[in-house]
Amino acid sequence: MENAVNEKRKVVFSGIQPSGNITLGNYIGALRNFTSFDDADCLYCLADLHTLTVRQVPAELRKRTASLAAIYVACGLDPDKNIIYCQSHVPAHAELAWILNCYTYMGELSRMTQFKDKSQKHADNINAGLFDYPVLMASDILLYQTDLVPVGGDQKQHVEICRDIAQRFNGLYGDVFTIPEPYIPKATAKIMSLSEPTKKMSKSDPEDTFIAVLDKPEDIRRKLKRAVTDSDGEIRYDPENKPGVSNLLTILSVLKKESMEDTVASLSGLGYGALKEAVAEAVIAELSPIQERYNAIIADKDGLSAMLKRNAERAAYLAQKTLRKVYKKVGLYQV
Ligand code: AQP
Repeated sequence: MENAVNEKRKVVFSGIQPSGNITLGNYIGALRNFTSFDDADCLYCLADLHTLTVRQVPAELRKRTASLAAIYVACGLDPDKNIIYCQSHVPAHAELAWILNCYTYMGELSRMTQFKDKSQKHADNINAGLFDYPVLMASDILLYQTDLVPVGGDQKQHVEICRDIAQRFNGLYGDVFTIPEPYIPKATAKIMSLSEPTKKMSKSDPEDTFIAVLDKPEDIRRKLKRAVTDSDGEIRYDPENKPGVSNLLTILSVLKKESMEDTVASLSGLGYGALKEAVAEAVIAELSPIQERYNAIIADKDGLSAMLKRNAERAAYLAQKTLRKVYKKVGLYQV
């Protein structure tokens, strides 16, 4: 890995918060794309520090962090080829965040839509960490001289502010950071809630609004049967006027690796019941092998911890190189 970085292979970085049950939206929008970068050096963190921006039950957070690590591996990320680690195990993330805070403006942070949305959702706990979330995310990305950041559409604005911060910093001190690009395939950018299809599917929303990667087949069928559609009865892709049906069609076409036209054509003359059944079959077929691998991985707690420890050391080595450079550039006294 270290040599590979010197040879300027592309670096890919992303992360997911262990803030709830990982959803089909997280899978389709992000996780599934994590395995698309054979020729790059990839780092995927469990963004546990970000998760603290919303109040958590500590024991559950610990459990969900291990579970998310097992999901990463079960989804096909080889932990010897990809660096899979916990954000909190690499102190450089928090250290760089402090420095970058001093190069980020209150005005630009207040424009972040996630901050506005989450402030509404958690009106009793609008903490400084929630406001500062994008700076920690910028640090995650910039520490590794990242070229590409595979995320869902909701995170685009955060990658953009990361680029702004990096450009500002480079403008002052020279080429310290690589300027990252977001990697957001259009078709999968935003999977919608099953109960309110004009809203994004989110893992911290109530259970019945999303399908979880670890849901049992009967739960997947039940949730999809209850998914909100519309009353005109026509299967047509039209996100503006038919958000529920269009969301189901998106899930189906992505999982079946078909074009939208072919997916719609395959359902011609059928009703919403058949559409929901087809989506359920496709989701179950996609998730069953992942769940099988997951069960084996999560059963080996010691193996999982050893993998996270080993990979945190690999990440820390790389992160430290950037952090040392940053400290020197900004004038912190080195011994
Ligand atoms: N509905 C979605 N469609 C497509 N992509 C999505 N992502 C999340 N929801 C969808 C992508 O999944 C990754 C997970 O990011 P995160 O855990 O850091 O937080 P998030 O974006 O805030 O995701 P959630 O599920 O909505 O979590 P909570 O409820 O905790 O806020 C990102 O790449 C995201 O774009």
